[in-house]
Amino acid sequence: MINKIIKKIKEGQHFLITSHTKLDGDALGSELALYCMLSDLGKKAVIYNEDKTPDHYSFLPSAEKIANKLDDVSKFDVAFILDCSELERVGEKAKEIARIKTLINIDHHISNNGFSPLKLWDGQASSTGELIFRLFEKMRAKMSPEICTNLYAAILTDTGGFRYTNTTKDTLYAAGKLVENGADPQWISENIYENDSPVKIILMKKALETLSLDFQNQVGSLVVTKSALKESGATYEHTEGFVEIPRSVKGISVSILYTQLEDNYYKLSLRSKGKISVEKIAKKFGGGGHANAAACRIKGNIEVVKEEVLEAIKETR
Ligand SMILES: [Mn+2]
Repeated sequence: MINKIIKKIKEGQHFLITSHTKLDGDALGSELALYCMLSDLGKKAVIYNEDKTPDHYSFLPSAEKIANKLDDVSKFDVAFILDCSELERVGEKAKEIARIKTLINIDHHISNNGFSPLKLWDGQASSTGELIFRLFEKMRAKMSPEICTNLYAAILTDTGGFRYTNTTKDTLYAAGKLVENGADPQWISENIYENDSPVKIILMKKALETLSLDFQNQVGSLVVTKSALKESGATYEHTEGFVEIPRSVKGISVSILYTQLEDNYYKLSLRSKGKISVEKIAKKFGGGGHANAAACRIKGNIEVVKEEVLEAIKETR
């Protein structure tokens, strides 16, 4: 399969690169690394994302090239759909993108629905960035500092800074090679993790007031309400990383962030430590993800929603 993908890269002329809405470091770093590689080969490539690039990722090399508008797809012969378990994750343009002759899916979500026959998929890989690293090694692509910075950022963010159980020797091997070829770990981490706007910290303060600890402190959760967002002058983007806060409590196995989308409608981000699979919990509510990081959406009053989720956790354990 990987050789078929390499063949498509060599033969293709005009590439579309895209990823899911609610962009994260893995989606962006993977897209940009692929873009840099294709540009180095003299190919035409366009990165399209429905959502705007979050501020703390704007330092990534070539981030200014990302488009948030997609006009005519007929000029593309190949589309890369990165870090997406389903094509619909790319947003409103999914149907149009589906018309592009060759689709290549590079992804590591366990819940991948196999929408693309041509794919580089490994549910055990830490990140899409790690899979792209494997692809580049296999094709002996030139590892420029720009490519290495983007891939390092992808792997760093999807492993929570090399802390999650998806961090394997292969992950660290990739990271080592990326540093050897020009990625600067301190500079990348500072840009991503130590670059918060004051409104984010004000929102965090409000979120912390909602902390609940259940099942003898094994399950921790925070709630971000629409009013908290409004009062602090923050946006949804500012909640990134909040799900990690309860996760740092001693003995926690499941950490949840409830983000209010509408009056009785919540988005849940779930993280786990150890064996418990939050993917199974998210699946019960129509969501998906990985064993240690998953998401879903639930309708209802927050107190009822929280009860339902605790019940689901109890059944999963
Ligand atoms: Mn990912």
